[in-house]
Amino acid sequence: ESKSSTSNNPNHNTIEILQKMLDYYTRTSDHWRTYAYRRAISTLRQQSIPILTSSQALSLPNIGVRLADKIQEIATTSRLQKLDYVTNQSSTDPVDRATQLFLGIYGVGLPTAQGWTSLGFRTLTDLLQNPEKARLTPNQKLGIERYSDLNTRIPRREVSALANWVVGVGKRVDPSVKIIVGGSYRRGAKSSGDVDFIVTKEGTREGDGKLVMFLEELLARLEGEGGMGCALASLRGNVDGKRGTNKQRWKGSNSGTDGSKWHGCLVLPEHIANTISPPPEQSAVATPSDGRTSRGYNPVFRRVDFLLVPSAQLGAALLYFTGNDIFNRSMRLLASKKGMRLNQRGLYKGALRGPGPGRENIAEGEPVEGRDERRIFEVLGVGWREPEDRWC
Ligand code: DCP
Ligand code: MG
Ligand code: MN
Repeated sequence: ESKSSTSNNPNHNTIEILQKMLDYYTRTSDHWRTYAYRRAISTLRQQSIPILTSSQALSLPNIGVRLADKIQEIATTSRLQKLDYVTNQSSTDPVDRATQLFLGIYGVGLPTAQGWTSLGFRTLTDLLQNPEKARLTPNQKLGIERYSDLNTRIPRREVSALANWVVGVGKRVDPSVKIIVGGSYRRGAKSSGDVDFIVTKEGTREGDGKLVMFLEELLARLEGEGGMGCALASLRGNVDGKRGTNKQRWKGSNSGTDGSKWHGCLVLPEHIANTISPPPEQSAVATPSDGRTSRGYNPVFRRVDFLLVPSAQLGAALLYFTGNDIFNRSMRLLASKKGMRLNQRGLYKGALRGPGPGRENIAEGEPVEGRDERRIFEVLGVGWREPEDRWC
């Protein structure tokens, strides 16, 4: 049983508020604070008693003075003033506020956001009305039009429904293909930022194109089944702000295995969406202006990733794609301490590293294990960690 993801965690409220601060620092690319918050949250998740005072917090690993004070503030007031300050549009500087707004657009980083504010744009409408001047990419346009969808975390039961749908359609395309949900869902999260699908099939090899063909067919069918004929508005492998065409859709932002990763959006078909929960607004009078159907179905765009994995690499891919990223970093560090190298394709030994600043690998080394996730832990000499216990 994991303490990490349940709502009856004694520090649930504190974690939730710190998580919002973390989201803010992630959006503003404040790497140092992002790291500090992640470590503190991870520590809190492992506590079995409520942490109420700053001295109590300070005695725990990876929590410094300032974070300890914040924990006490949350425990005593159920709020964090700093969070109110940064999120409730409390900045009175319109440029600051616009920058924050633009950073919330999916795939937009600080340079782009600042570029727009320096051109005088302040609202999402400003951008949509000046697509040329703002040099909006198709993905940015989608990110603006679906701003709130793509900034809303997906409840676990909806991830399950989405996964069942995708797995079911996948079975009809090719029953021998396996689709596994990784990411935060596999770690047991109550909500996820996106849905991470790992797609594999026995006997597939890197670059043989079989899984690419499968995914093309799968996406076409999902698109056909989805709500309102706009089921799939894909970001076409294009999360880094590069201009994209359909031709580029297989070039994932992750270099290495070309064409192994696909980023996109999916919309649940109406009849499945209706089974998840009684949608609150739908009984109300629907406004057909914003793309709802006459019956009031309001399609929600959800982020999904597909990772195509040759069968010999499944274990390493599961490990990588389950995360979280801090846990991955510690596993890679462990591998390198043992003279090995771990990446999403496998565990290697005897890897040769170049002398340059990035110390890129000259040779990948000899593969030790890739297929079996448990074996990778074994070879690294560490005990197996259930996905639910990989929050750091
Ligand atoms: N990953 C990583 N390093 C990165 C990005 C991702 O190691 N820079 C790995 C670990 C993540 C996994 O890929 O757990 C999936 O990436 P996501 O961004 O989808 O993150 P999660 O699924 O963990 O969280 P979320 O609920 O926000 O999607
Ligand atoms: Mg994810
Ligand atoms: Mn993802």
